[in-house]
Amino acid sequence: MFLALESTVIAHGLPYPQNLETARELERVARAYGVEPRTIAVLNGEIKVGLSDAELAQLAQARDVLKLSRRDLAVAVARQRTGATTVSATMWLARRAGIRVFATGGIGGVHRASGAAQTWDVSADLPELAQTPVAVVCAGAKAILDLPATLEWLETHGVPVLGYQTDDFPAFYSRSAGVPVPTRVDSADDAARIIQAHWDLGFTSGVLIGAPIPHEYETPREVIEPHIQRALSEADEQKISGNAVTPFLLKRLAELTGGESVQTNIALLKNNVAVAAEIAQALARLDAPTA
Ligand code: PSU
Ligand code: MN
Repeated sequence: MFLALESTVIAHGLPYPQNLETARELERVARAYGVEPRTIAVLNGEIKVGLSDAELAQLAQARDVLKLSRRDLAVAVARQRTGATTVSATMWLARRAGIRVFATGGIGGVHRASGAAQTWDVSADLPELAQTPVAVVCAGAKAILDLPATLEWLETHGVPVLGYQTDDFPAFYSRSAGVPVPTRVDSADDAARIIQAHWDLGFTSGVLIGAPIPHEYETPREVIEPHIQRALSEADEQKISGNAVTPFLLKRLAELTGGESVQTNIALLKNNVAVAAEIAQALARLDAPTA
C-alpha cells in the first residue's frame, strides 16, 4: 500500500538541510506506519513516483528546481526540466499511479485580497481537489490565506472536508483559526468510510482531511498573526506575484520567527504522514473485508 508525498515542500517550502532531513524522516514515518512512501517529482523531464535517496538529495540541493502545478507538468516533461510538484500536480500524478492517499503540509487556497493590488489568486490545488479522486491529508491551510473563502470554494465545488479529531479547520501553525469544519471524524476508519462512500457514489473529486498540528508544537494564532501580516505587506511592497508568493511568505515567516516556523512545519508534516498512513490502511481494509 502506497502513500504519495509532494516535493514542493522539499524544494521550495523548507531550507536546506532541514528539507532533506525532513524528506527522509517523512519516508521513515510512513514505513513505520506500514505504508510505502512515494515522493513525487519530475527529474530531467522524467516523472518519478518514488525517489531514491540520491534523488531526494538532488532535489533538496538543486538551485533551479521549477515549482510545478498542473499547468506546468507538460512544460517540464517536454523540456526535460527538473521540478518539484505542488499539491495539484502531485494529486494528478498520484492518481495516474493508482495511489489514493496523499500527505502534504498545507494546501494552497484562496489568497487574502491584498492591499492596494487586490490580486486575485486561487491556488491550483483547489480545482485539483475538485476533479481528482485522491484523499489529501493536510494541516489545513495557512492563515496567510483566506480560510473562509477557501472552504466556501471547496463547498461550491463539492469537495468533502473532514476535520481529523477537530471541529475546526486547522490553520497550519495553529490548531484553529476559529473557522468550523463541515464534518468531524474521530478515527481513520470513519474517515475511510466517508472517502470510500464518496467515490462509491460516483463522485470524481478528492476529499480533504485537515489534521491539526499536535498541541505541543502549536504556535498560537496571536503569536504568528503579526508575522503573517508583516510578510504579506512585504510581499505587496516587493510586488511578489504568481507562484512565487507562497515560497516568499514561507521564507519570510521562517526568518521572522527565527526558524521556529520551520520546526513547526516539520512537526505537522510528520503528523500528517502518520494520519494519512492510517487512513490508507483503513481504506485498504474496506477493500478486503476479513469477516
Ligand atoms: N503551503 C505550505 N507549504 C507549502 C505549500 C503550501 O504551507 O510548501 C506548497 C504546496 O506544494 C502547495 C503549493 O501545493 O505550495 C501551493 O502553491 P500556490 O499557493 O502557488 O498554489
Ligand atoms: Mn497562486
